[in-house]
Amino acid sequence: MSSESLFSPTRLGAIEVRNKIAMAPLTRSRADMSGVQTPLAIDYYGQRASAGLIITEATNISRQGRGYAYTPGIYTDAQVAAWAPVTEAVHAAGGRIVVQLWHVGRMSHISLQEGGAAPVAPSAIQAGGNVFTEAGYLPPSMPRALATEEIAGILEDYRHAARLAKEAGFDGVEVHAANGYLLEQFLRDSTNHRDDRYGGSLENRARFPLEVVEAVADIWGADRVGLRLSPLSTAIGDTPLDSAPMETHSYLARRLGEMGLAYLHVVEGQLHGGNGADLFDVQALRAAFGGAYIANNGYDRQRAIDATASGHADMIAFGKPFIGNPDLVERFQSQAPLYDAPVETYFGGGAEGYTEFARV
Ligand code: 8OZ
Repeated sequence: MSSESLFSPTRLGAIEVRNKIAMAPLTRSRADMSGVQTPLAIDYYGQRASAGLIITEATNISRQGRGYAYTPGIYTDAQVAAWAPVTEAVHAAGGRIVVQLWHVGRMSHISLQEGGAAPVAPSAIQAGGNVFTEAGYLPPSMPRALATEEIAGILEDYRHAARLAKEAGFDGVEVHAANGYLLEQFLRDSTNHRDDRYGGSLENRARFPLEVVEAVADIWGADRVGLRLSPLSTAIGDTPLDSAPMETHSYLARRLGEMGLAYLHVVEGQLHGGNGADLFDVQALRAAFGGAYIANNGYDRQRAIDATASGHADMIAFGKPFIGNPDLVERFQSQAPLYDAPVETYFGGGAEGYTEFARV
């Protein structure tokens, strides 16, 4: 199929993008412990501005929402001041950038919380896996179930973060509702055992994610808000699947479509490139949504060309390939080989493997 589809412009709601290659959100853990990016982030994102759309690394909406050391936030003035030159650098290079709004819910550790508090979740069910703390990788702490009355406060934190994202000059926001974090914890019946209006029925389990989207769409307009889902992923926190992934996620997608969201971004299959697409009909999910669809998970140049040319997706998000190849779009255009950055440089550290590469 012709490669032209991948390199031509499209539109996600009100966001116009110059090609169909998105940079997927990538946690790089180089901010300080106040969630403030260092100036290295200006170069890092600026170098990757030829992507049609950059989705930032997951960014904490509040101190309570943090589950990993050295991840950035968007809830203090100092954090906004550090993000502003990042969005300027991307815009100066003709790119577009949205910030991914993140609350980890139960995927946190008491050492990362204010006053050593327990992380919060829909239900007091401990996650598996590990989170990254100042003392290294540790199992997530036992969470505390949120009281119904506390939920309005978290919605206010999302609203506040969305406002600050505007101040920082982003083109929009992506709501992180994937990978085992707070919104997905509400959505899946495996992690939500509540009996109030935020638990039980499908409508109730989707209520909190939908209220979050409403809150940020109030600030931005729905046509500058996207949302990321990973219906089949159990990778983070050993989060069990929902008992009816297709029905649950299609309901959410339909409601998001009715709200006029800019895009739906889907991790297809199991996280980190696994498959599972046979368990799930992504095209039916996309049809339920009805708007722009960004596909992600282990695509390469040819599969991206095929997927955009055939109409499988409106845009393809690439994660790992953007780590070692800031000029991924140009490399795809010229069919140049890709560089695999060393895995040890993915999380934490400085310029090496981030903005500078010891290519051999
Ligand atoms: C890798 C390491 C830490 C966090 C996600 C935000 O998977 C993450 C994440 C990925 O969405």
